[in-house]
Amino acid sequence: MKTVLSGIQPSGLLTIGNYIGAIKNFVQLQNEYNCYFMVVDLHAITVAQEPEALREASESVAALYLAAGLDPSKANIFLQSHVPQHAELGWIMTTLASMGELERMTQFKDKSAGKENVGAGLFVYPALMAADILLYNADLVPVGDDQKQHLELTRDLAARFNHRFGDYFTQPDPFIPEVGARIMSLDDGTKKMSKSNPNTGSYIALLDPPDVIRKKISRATTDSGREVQYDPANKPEVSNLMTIYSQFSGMTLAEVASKFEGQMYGGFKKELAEVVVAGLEPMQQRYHDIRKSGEVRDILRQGAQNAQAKAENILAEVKQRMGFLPAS
Ligand code: AQP
Repeated sequence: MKTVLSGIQPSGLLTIGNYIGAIKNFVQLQNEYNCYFMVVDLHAITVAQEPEALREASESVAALYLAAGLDPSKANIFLQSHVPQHAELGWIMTTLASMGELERMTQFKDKSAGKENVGAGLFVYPALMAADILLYNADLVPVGDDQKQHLELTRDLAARFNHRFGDYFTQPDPFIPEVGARIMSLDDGTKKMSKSNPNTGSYIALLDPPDVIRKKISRATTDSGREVQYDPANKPEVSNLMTIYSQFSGMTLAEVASKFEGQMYGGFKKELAEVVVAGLEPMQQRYHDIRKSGEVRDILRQGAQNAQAKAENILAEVKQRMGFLPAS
């Protein structure tokens, strides 16, 4: 059975971008593959995090995985920091990566742009991501469009290791959804929706109450036109809203276009808000029940134990091939 691995950073409130681009696909993949779904807390600290907020976000992301339909009897759900082999293989991958490769990463350029004190962790983040994937010899990595470049680097690092130390790592393939791979910001159709955007009106959080969702959608930027048409190049904002509608309603983009043909933006936005509210409501209810039950910590503990069993073997083989002297 093929292995799937992915993760989300506990760096804020998860958005519908994280849901559509990632979690929704995780839920489907767990039925067909041997899955590892992490909360990547070691990645979250590549930008400053408050300790209490990190603890809360880590548990919250894990609870949202469960609320969205991830099942611990089908998939391993765990925190990255609970499996120390991630950090160790991360260091090894850092030594295999070149400065030039890391400098080309567009996410680093975006996240560091205009900032003075950019941490070295943000720079070497893709090497840790490569380690996350290779530590389980994953075949498939479900990610949004923004992570494609990091995955290409992972493939390069796997090939480099295999060339120097003998064939060992699987070349992982990205699993990128055809629709919804890049949900855009509500205030700017050219920027992706991000949970760490300081403007909370730019995203819909999975835990936003219905009135907040309605308000955010009614204020979402559109254009000076009138037609609800799917045309990402010329009408990025409206096209993005149509993609969200399609994802929450289960309708194709063509069906969405024909449903709203001839209608004004205002009416479309009202219906969109109701579809999103109705789609998130059951997930929010399950989320609150799960948090109340206190089951998250036990699930994470078990998931980490399973993950560690696999990670230990792979790391031991990597170290042996590289020439590290065994401890015993
Ligand atoms: N806007 C998006 N559309 C589609 N997919 C998205 N993903 C993120 N934003 C969108 C996918 O969600 C997964 C988790 O991402 P992450 O938390 O590891 O980091 P990220 O890609 O940097 O996500 P954010 O929300 O933008 O986080 P911050 O603001 O902390 O950087 C990935 O599979 C990603 O592709």
